[in-house]
Amino acid sequence: MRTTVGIIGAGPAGLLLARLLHDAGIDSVVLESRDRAYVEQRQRAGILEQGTVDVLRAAGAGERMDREGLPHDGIELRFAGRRHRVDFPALTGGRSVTVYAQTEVCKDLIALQLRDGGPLLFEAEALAVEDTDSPRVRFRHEGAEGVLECDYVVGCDGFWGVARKAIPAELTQVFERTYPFGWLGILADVAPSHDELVYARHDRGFALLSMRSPSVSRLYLQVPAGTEAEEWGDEEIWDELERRFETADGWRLERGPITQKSVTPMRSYVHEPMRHGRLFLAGDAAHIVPPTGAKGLNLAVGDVVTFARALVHREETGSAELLDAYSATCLRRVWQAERFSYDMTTMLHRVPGATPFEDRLQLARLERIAGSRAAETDLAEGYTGFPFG
Ligand code: FAS
Ligand code: PHB
Repeated sequence: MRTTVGIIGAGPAGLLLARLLHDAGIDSVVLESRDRAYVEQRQRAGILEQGTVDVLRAAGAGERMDREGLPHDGIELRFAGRRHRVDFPALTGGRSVTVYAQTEVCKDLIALQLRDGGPLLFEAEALAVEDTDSPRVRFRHEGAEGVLECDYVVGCDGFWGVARKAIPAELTQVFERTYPFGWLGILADVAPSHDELVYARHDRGFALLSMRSPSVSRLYLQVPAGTEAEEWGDEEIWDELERRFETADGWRLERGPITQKSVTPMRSYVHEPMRHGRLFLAGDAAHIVPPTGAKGLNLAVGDVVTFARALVHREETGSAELLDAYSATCLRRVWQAERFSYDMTTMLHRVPGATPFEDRLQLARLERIAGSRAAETDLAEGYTGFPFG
């Protein structure tokens, strides 16, 4: 096969990129190793920054998001029995976020792509990217091997993908931090017990109350790294969530049937550079943030917006300046998101064996945010998102 842009991976990065290129009249082919059902049910992110919402709308993928998404103007921080609300629009000149699950974003983009986009091949596993100067992607589909020749290849194949491996190790720098804890996440058929997200710092560990709809809650518990979801019984999970969200004003956590349980490991990871010849990396293929800052999906969107703009600029002006600046442009935003996500994670999670001094420092950081408009604004700007490009 031959195309202009070969895209490996049909997660939010790959699917949105195919859409942006389609709207710019640029051909692309998407290779996805899993089947459609798997991609559409894989529970991941739930928070869209305003920038992401605007890009999805402009790409014609906003109709259901606008109908079913939940705009949120703030979050609540909970610590030492205290509750503090962070008012995003008041602190950021009007910015907010939208609760709309990654599964739904992928469903909307897949439907659009299959309706009028370029080829989107499911169960087509990319085996390797060969020759990053005139890219060839070797892949396996329906039991046969094939080759996709393209002018550019964009690796949107996530943390475990193959694209990144095509960049010679001697030209690569990897920055990584792993955490001694993970998140036990549940989906539950019960109305959310609060109308905004609640981030709780507790001596027993972190907890997050999020949602998927007015009748489906999404909640997370900090658990030791390596924990298996089966180790936790349903009632045990609700008991522990109740302890960690406890307040002095009698707030109650509503319980309901748990329909899904999984554990997400915690990692901060950046691969530099994000471009080698005509191979470009986007999203989790190049960087991972712990989900405490709700940045993962939004960073992936920022990368593909930057690539699409750069390629359109190349096509229209003949100048490769924006393509040449792709890695540096993305990494500026990536490192801000890494910093924000690291700060949120270290402020809200209790490290096993933490000293009373460290506990006090965490509480002091939270007190500072609750007591200082400057500190609160920094959090609100970070949470609502760093500008694209
Ligand atoms: P993705 O990983 O979403 O997509 C990559 C795609 O490439 C996949 O469909 C994969 O099947 C495909 N692929 C891989 N190798 C391939 C190959 N060789 N050939 C063809 N296709 C291949 N973020 C939050 O903000 N909140 C959360 O709660 C949250 N939870 C998360 C939970 C988990 C378990 C993970 C891993 C991430 C979570 N994230 C969360 C971050 C998440 O949202 C990611 O940032 C987002 O999925 C990144 O999107 P992509 O870069 O498109 O990568
Ligand atoms: C989610 O709804 O899945 C979610 C929300 C906020 C986060 C992480 C996950 O920080």
